[in-house]
This record gives sequence, C-alpha cells and structure tokens, in this order.
Amino acid sequence: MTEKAYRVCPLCEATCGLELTLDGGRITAARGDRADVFSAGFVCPKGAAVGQLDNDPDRLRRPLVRTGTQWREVDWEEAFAAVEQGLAAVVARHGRQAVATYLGNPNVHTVAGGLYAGALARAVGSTQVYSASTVDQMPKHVSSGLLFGDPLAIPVPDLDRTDYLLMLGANPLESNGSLCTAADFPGKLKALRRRGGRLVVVDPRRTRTTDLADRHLRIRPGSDAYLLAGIVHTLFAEKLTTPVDHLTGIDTVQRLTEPFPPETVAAACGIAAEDIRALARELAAARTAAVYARIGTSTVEFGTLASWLVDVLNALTGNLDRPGGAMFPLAARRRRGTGTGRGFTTGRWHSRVRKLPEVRGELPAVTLADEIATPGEGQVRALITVAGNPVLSVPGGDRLDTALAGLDFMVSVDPYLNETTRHAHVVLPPPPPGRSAHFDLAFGDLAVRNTARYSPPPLPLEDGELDECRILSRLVLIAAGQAAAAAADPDALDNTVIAGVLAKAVADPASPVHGRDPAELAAALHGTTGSERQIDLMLRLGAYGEGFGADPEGLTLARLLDAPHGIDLGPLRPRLPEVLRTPSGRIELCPEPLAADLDRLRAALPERREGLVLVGRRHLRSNNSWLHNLPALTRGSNRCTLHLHPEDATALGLADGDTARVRSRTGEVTAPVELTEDVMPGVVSLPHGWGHDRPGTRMQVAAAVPGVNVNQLTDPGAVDPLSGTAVLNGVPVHIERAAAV
Ligand SMILES: Nc1nc2c(c(=O)[nH]1)N[C@H]1C(S)=C(S)[C@@H](COP(=O)(O)OP(=O)(O)OC[C@H]3O[C@@H](n4cnc5c(=O)[nH]c(N)nc54)[C@H](O)[C@@H]3O)O[C@H]1N2
Ligand SMILES: Nc1nc2c(c(=O)[nH]1)N[C@H]1C(S)=C(S)[C@@H](COP(=O)(O)OP(=O)(O)OC[C@H]3O[C@@H](n4cnc5c(=O)[nH]c(N)nc54)[C@H](O)[C@@H]3O)O[C@H]1N2
Ligand code: SF4
Ligand SMILES: [Mo]
Repeated sequence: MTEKAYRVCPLCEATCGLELTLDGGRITAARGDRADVFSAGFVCPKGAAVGQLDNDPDRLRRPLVRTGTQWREVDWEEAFAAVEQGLAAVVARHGRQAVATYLGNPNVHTVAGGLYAGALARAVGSTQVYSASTVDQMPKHVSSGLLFGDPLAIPVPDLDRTDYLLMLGANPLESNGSLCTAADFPGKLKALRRRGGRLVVVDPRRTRTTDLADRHLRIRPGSDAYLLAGIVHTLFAEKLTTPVDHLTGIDTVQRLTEPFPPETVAAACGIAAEDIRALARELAAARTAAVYARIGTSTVEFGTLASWLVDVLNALTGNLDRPGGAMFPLAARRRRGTGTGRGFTTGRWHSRVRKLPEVRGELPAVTLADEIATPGEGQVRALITVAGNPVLSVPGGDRLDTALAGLDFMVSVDPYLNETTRHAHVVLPPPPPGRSAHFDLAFGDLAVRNTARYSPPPLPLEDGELDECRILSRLVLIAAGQAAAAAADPDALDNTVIAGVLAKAVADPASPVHGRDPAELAAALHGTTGSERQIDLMLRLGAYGEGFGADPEGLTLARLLDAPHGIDLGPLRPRLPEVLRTPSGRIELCPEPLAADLDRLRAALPERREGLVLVGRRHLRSNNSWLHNLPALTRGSNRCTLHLHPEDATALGLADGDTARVRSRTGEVTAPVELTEDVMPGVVSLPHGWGHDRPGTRMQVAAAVPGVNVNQLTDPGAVDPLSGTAVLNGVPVHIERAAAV
C-alpha cells in the first residue's frame, strides 16, 4: 500500500515542496509537489533523491561512542551521559572558554538547528563560536547590519517582477539560489527574459546561468568591489541617481567613490570602462532593476565592501524596497518592526590567537584550528559540531584535521561518520528528512514571495531514533548544567522559551496579547512537541498571525497542518522604514567601517597580480561535502576536476586528462585536468567538498570517488577583515604536471 506525503525539501535554499511516495515505512519516490504554493512542482535531482538519502545504508542510526579507534553503538541515555561527562571534565579543568561550537550549513535547513543551535552556543557560555557563515554569507550580514541596523534584513531581487537583473558571483542554475529563496530560479530567469526583461551576469566562468543571460561579463576573481564602485561612481558622475527615501550619507558615498572612475577600475576588474558605464546607465534607465550578488562576491578579499555596494546601487537607483527592485521579505514568523533600534556592531570581543573581531557572536571559522592548536590560557580543549564538516569546508583542512585529533573531547550531531565527525568521541545521529518535521525558520526572510508551510514528519521515527529537536534541546540543557531537568522532561527547554516569549509579549503594548495571562496563552498552544508549540507561538504572534484571537483569519500551526501545500501570503511588499533597526531610523548608506574599508580597496588598486588564480564551482548534483554518498548523484559530470583554459594548458604543457599538481601558499593537491573554455584564461576552478579519502570515515560511495580537498589550497590566513569571512575565490596558485606515479 503506497501513500503520499508532502514535505519541503531541506537540501538547499530553494525550499521546494516534495511529493513523497511512502511504502512499507520508507520513501520510495520523490517528485515536485505541483500544488505547492511556493514551488509549483519544481524539483532538482537532489530533491528527487531524498529517498536515497533517507535509506542510505551508511547513515548512522544509533549514537556512537569512541574509545581509541573503536566505535560502539550505545543507547541515547548512555550517549548523553558520555557527553555530559566529557564536557564537564573539560569545563572543570579549563573553564567554559575551552569549549568551542561549530554550526554547519544544514542548521539553517532543520527545525532543530533553527530553534536550538544558537541556544546551544549560548548555553556553552564560551566566545569560541564558529559557523559556516564565515566561509559563506557573513559579509552580507555585516553590510545589512550596518546599512539597515539588522544583519538579517537582506534585500532579495524581486525576480517575478523585475525588468533588469544584474547578477554577480552566483550560479543559480547549479545552486538553485542563495540569499534569495526562489524555487525554480531557472524558470524565473527565463520568464524574466520572456517578458522583455534583461539579465546581465558577472562571472569569471561561463556557466549555465551565464548561458541564459543577455550579457555575460567575465571579471577578474576578487574584484567585484571595483566594478561596483565604478558603477556607483558613474551614477553620480552622470547624474543618474534617483535615491530612495530614508537615506542618510549619500554625499559621503559620492565623495568616497570618487577615486573609482570606470577608467581606473577597469584594469583591476578586467571589464572595459565602457561596459561599466553601460551597466550604470542601464540600471538607471530600467523601469525597475535589481542588483543581486552571491558567493563569488562574498568569499573574497573585499567581500563586505562588495555586498554593501550592491545595496548602495539598489538604493541610489530607487530600486530598494520597490516592486521589481530589491525587497525585504516578511516571513510568517516575524513581527513588524518599529523602524528604529540599537543598530549593529562587530568586534565586541576578539579571537585569542589572531585577534580577529567577533561578528554576530561568532569568530572566523578559519581560526578554529589556531584556537585548538595554540597552547595557553583559553585554549580550546573540547568541540561540539552540529551539522558541519569543517575539515572539508574551511581553509586549512589538514591543519584542522590534525587539531581535532588532539582535542580532549568532541561531540558531533551528524548522520555520517565523515572527515570531521570521525574525530568525535560521541556522535549523535539525527533521523533523516523523511522522519523529521520541516519549517523554514531561516528562508522566510529571504524568499521572493511570502508563504508559510509546515511539514509534519512524513514517517514515524524508527525504534532507537531520536528527533533532532530532542537531541539539540537536550544538549542545550546539558551544556547549561541542567542535565537532570532535561532527562526528566524533553520539553523543558521549549517550555522555558515559550514562557519567556509570552512574558515579553504580554508586557508589550504593541502586541495583540498585551495584558493577557501568559499561562493561559501557553496552554492554548497547539502541537505534539515543544518544538511544534514554539512554531505555533511564532506563527500566532507573527505578522500574519491569529494573535490568540485578535485575527481569527490569521495563521496558526493548525491552519498550516490543514494546508499541506502551504499558504500563500502574496508578493513582497515595501517595508521601509518599518524594517530598519538603526538608531537614526534611516538607512546609513555610508557606515564608518565601510567608508574606512574603501581606503583598503583604493590602496590595493595598483597591485597588478600575475599568474593563475583559483575559483570554486558548484554542480547541481553536489551539496557542499555531504551528498557524495548517494549513487543517484555521483554519476556523470559531477567530478572533482581542475578546469583549465586551453591557452593556459598549452603554456603549462598540460593536456586534457593529465594530472596536475596545484600549489598555493598554504598547500597542494593533485587533480585531473579538464580543458574547457568555460574558465577565462588565467583562472582555474576546482569544486569544494571533496577529499573523501581519509581513514576512519563510513561513506563508502563517496570514498570510492574521493576527489581532493580544495581547502588545502585556500589560505586560512586570508580573510575579509570586516566579516572574518574566508577568501575562497581568487586564490593565487601555481600549476605543473604531476610526476607520473
Ligand atoms: N573552497 C570552498 N569552500 C567552501 C565553499 C566554497 O564555495 N569553496 N562553500 C562554503 C559554504 S557556502 C558553506 S555553507 C560551507 C559548508 O560547510 P559545512 O556546513 O561545515 O559543511 P557541509 O558540507 O555542509 O556539511 C554538512 C554536515 O551536516 C551533516 N548533516 C546533513 N544533514 C543533517 C541534519 O539534518 N542534521 C545534522 N545534525 N547534520 C546533518 C552532514 O552529514 C555534514 O557532515 O562550505 C564552505 N566551503
Ligand atoms: N548543487 C548545489 N547547490 C548548492 C550548493 C552546492 O554545493 N551544490 N551549496 C549551497 C550553498 S551552501 C550555497 S552558499 C549556495 C551558493 O550559491 P551560489 O552563490 O549561486 O554559488 P555558486 O554556484 O558557487 O556560484 C558562484 C559563482 O561565482 C563565480 N565566481 C567565483 N569568483 C568570483 C568573483 O570573484 N566574482 C564573481 N562575480 N564571480 C565569481 C563562480 O565562477 C561561480 O559561478 O549554493 C547552495 N546550493
Ligand atoms: S532545488 Fe533545492 S530545495 Fe529544490 S529539490 Fe533541489 S535541493 Fe531540494
Ligand atoms: Mo553556503
């Protein structure tokens, strides 16, 4: 007997609705849910393979405890006891500061990560907090924090309505989009062209996305800030600005971008001055336009500057916050703001070894190895990883690998024994997507249309499995020294959180529940678990919420449970000035840290760099480091090869299929050469997330085609100073033929 169930895909930011076929307690097929209000049937090969992910024989199904190189399956109580003991021993000897936390990317795709990962880091009580954000999007948080006062207020291109899209450093035809949640990004780009709109893509490589564009501009890696500053300069020089309201600092931006006329920046970015001016004129002339930039502009030397200049352009051309421009989504879980706030600062503390500034309560992932390996007061002696694989994802893989092996205690919440988790003393595996609930706590803030969807677990937990919400909430209380309370009541943490939120809400005159009895409200919450009741509370108090009776038509968890394909909340609507959290109540167009960083940009102008540079690339059937174990995704062109331009190959004496030795300042790898004109001369490309050849892992399919770890080449010493984000693109490399083996 087969059954259908509906569940949002947790594998990337597109958040497609999946229609799952269930048979005998397993997922036997998955396809796009045509009735889904957000994705309307779109699916990619990864989503279609979610059944293989659920049923992967290498997935861990029981907690593991390690002694030496021996792993032992244990029950949950024994596993939690081992965690409690391991952490307590380190804290007793070295203090809380000796415990670090690393939160990986899937935390933004799970309910557990969204509700408890931050709380876990806080409960540990150490400033040693790391996440995948500092190998990814932290520059955008910093620029939004400084511009709008809120690091989570990230404008997204209004893809369905824009007339002109300038996209830099993104390849949504492979990635399906990032910091812009749009199921069927490819279809939306095609629709933009069909309705007469224009698409310009800036990328050093030819990609499936550049193939869709009206124009593809090849840029020298790492130089987008120059290009964008040149466009801003032109807007002022040619009097093309039509700034949005609520701005302060326009004149300063004008003055500080004076040193970047198109002629000056052209050499730095490899794009002709005339092309730069054309971009400015087209942006200004378009009825509506949006500038959107992603990882190729973020994980670079001037990542925060580039992220900031994107929104400077949106603001100066009148496109920020208007339909067809770059807009602020309003997620179902969010409340409307007041238009002012405390603003945003970084550097409230610094890392111990390299003195790198804190950003959003985190230290740069590139310095985790330093903090573990460098002796002295405050040295990291224990690590908690949740859904992360920093050995492959963070520059300096081998160094971190060695450092992890020296820890006194490590616990990982992860379904696989991989390059990172093999160092743990305890591994706590979450159940697969087919047996977990889903609610997008993160992507509502980034979606090109406002919707609300909740997926209950399609299948019940199997014997011996524990929901990840239970795993993480238990860890939070263990870390907080309340292990007994956690063992006694699995909802203990949820109840505390709910009580705290309600206490604030009833005291807030602007809240629909002002003056009501918090205990009565808590009792009215719907849900079979504490995490569901937390979600119900967010929905009810959120912008579209039922407000505990204030708006009977409004959202509740029960309403979402009755709508398995989701509830549409309409296109994006203007949110200025309500969305702002700056003390001034205005958009701070030229915040001081960015103004100062422009000096660094200017100072680097004369640097003419010779030689080859490395950039990354993504493949539709990969997902960072962890989907290489699914047979359905590992065939064909999804390979860890070095893309090399034929001209460079000739100069180096390399041919297609040869093995190249690639060296950087910090490491080397060997990889098969794939000749292609997709990369521009002078630029080579390797994908990340490979290098599955370390002993002690349990991912057989991945180990059979291991590839190499590109993060041996990226330099842990190189960061964007404002955000602490690693430089992953534009890495100088040296290439030669590898000696025959
Ligand atoms: N050179 C280079 N390096 C890069 C990048 C690049 O472009 N170039 N990209 C960077 C980017 S954008 C990112 S986001 C990072 C990612 O960096 P990480 O987050 O550290 O790495 P992932 O490969 O995403 O690893 C995810 C881990 O989560 C586990 N996992 C999967 N599902 C679940 C779940 O439901 N619960 C739990 N608890 N665990 C789960 C997987 O088994 C895996 O161990 O890599 C970065 N590294
Ligand atoms: N299939 C698949 N999908 C994914 C992932 C995955 O690993 N595989 N990872 C997910 C994650 S965690 C993220 S963060 C997103 C990322 O999503 P995207 O930001 O769309 O990432 P990429 O596909 O790597 O595209 C980045 C592009 O930037 C280009 N580039 C490199 N350097 C520069 C530069 O200096 N300037 C400019 N202008 N371009 C440059 C690269 O050539 C590449 O084409 O994808 C997500 N989706
Ligand atoms: S595009 Fe992303 S969300 Fe959609 S099916 Fe593929 S992996 Fe899942
Ligand atoms: Mo990412």
